Amino acid sequence: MHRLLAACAFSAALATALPAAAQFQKPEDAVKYRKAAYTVMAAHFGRVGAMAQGRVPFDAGAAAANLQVVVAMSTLPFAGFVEGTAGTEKGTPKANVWSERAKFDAAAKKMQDEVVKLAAAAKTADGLKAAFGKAADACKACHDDFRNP
Ligand code: ASC
Repeated sequence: MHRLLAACAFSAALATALPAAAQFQKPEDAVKYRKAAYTVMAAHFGRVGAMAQGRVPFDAGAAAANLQVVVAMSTLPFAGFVEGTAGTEKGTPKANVWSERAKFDAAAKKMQDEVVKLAAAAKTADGLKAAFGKAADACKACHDDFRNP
């Protein structure tokens, strides 16, 4: 049993230490993975957006549950940006994700920070409304700079 636990711990440590590309068998797997994370994040962020815009009534429990998912998802897509997966079609990442990787990583960090702040602020309707725009702006800033329109 101890050996099994040790093996699991080793595998987990190895997975986090591996370079992004090595976490995926093929580049297409990385693309699929990052898109899946964004899809789930957008679905739950959108539900909070509906509250921010007054399209659905504020519900602190629902906001917290949705934002817990958003916060968890917010860390995931970036390992999926492996070299050689830039595109030119609408919605695909531009090559500057890799040529300006530090700027891209900073934009990702900004989004992650803003969704954590949003989760903390969303205990009240006013708090949610005040913080939602900053989180949405952080999403949009990265799209504007790094995603093909
Ligand atoms: C969303 C969503 C995004 C962001 C962005 C904010 O609801 O799916 O990608 O907000 O549109 O400007």
